Amino acid sequence: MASLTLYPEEERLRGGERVAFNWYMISAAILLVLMMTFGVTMRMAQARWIGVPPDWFYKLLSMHGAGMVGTMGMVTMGVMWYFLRKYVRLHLWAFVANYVLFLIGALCIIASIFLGNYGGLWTFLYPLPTSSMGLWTPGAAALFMLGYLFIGVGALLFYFDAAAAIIKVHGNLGRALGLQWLFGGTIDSDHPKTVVASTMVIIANSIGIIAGAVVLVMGLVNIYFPQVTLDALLAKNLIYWFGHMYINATIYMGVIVVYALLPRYTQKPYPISRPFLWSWAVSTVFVIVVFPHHLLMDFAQPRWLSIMGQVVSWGAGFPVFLVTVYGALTNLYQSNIRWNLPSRLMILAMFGWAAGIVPAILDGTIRNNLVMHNTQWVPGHFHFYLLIGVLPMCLALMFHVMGRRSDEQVPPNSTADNLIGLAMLLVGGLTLAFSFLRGGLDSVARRMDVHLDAWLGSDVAGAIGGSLVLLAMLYFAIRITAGLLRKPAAGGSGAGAADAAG
Ligand code: HEM
Ligand SMILES: [Cu+2]
Repeated sequence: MASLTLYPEEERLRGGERVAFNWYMISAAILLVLMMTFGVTMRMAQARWIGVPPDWFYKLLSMHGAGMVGTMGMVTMGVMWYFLRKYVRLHLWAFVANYVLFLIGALCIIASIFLGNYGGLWTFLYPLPTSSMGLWTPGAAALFMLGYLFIGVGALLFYFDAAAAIIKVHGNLGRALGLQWLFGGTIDSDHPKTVVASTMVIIANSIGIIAGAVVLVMGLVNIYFPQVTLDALLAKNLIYWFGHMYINATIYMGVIVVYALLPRYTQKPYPISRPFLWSWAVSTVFVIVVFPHHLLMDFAQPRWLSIMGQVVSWGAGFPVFLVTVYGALTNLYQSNIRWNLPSRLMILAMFGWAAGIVPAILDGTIRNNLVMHNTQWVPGHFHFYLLIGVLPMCLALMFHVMGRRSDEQVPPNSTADNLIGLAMLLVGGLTLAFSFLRGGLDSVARRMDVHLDAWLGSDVAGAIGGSLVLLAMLYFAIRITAGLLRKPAAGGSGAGAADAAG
């Protein structure tokens, strides 16, 4: 069946497309190694293996948080672009502009932290950026926020271009989501799952980014005109609306890899279904209104918002997650799966996402949040599904494309790939995630540079797990950089090879 060949012709990257894709993926791999180095440094500091001065700890924590969230956003947009461009006409300039604005934003953030000493964390909670107790200047805080604005504008450009292209083909976003088939009718079996997922992300993340832009501008105004004070609770709501959306969008963009590639590796069709459309439609709404679960302990918050946050938390992640894991398992069942690095990474991602959701939902429940709030339980749940869920989704695409560039046009699958890369990511990732969750059980406060003696056990485990992950990622980054920079294999690449610039 044509659609199940590993490397269909219409997916080939041509000229500028290949260069842009390479920049996205290789930058992401390098940034991940860097940000993980900061992560390991912090975990080692908590374990007292090394000494890190407190101001440096919070600078590293700010860089790690902002850098990881930004990098995951950037790379998963690359994933969405890679598959969506087959179905609708995306403009390469929008994809490139997003990258350039991301880089400018990243440079602002790096400068504000390492030159300006900003240490107010990636959530820039009001009034923290302006209340630095002399550690950084208002200018440094402003530069940090300006960096976010650049990144947000880039993402909006990319999403609006994608929205226009989708509307051109499907008429409107509702039809692209497949709403017309929710209550009956024959679903067009050619309707791409990629379009459904992309549309959901465009709607939800655009709203989130605009909420973020509003509070960033409010924050900037406050920095330069301190007489204009903000409502702290409103600012916090807007920030978490943005923050929750942005990081969750990375899962919903990343999972496109599974929809698009898994059936090619299992060599079994993965049809679109009504439950699939229902789950994406429901999640489109839920993911937008679920963010109050970050404010469950803010007693000034209207009660109904907290209740909504809790109830929707139970439902928000579930539909897409259930339908995807069920779909993936059905697709795997009695299939002739080709076992190699990309397919293993996809299975790992399904596991990481599935398992990581459990501690997330536990924490989104008010009764539990009373004791888990701001403990290491929180980094426990999100490192779980980001590190063992979203990251492997992205790596699967990188290694898949790398395979296309190899002489034999087969996906990578060396012993080193599986042992140094995959196995170490799994073992290290689980150790790190459980070290944080265990910390949560012991009520270890999150975001603390100095830990009590009684907490050191989980810190040491975390330092070991984090180091393994870092080594695995270093190995992956070298493989990816070398593999993607290769000219496409001579066989069958035709014109594509002639204009290869990347
Ligand atoms: C080698 C891998 C990693 C290590 C060792 C690591 C380590 C850490 C540590 C020690 C913290 C602070 C925990 C605390 O509050 O006590 C942290 C926070 C965080 N990490 Fe990681 N991390 C790693 C990978 C990642 C990845 C892959 C992502 C995202 C894709 C990520 C995103 C974050 C975020 C968003 C925070 C929260 C920052 C904040 O509280 O302001 N980390 N990480
Ligand atoms: Cu959230």
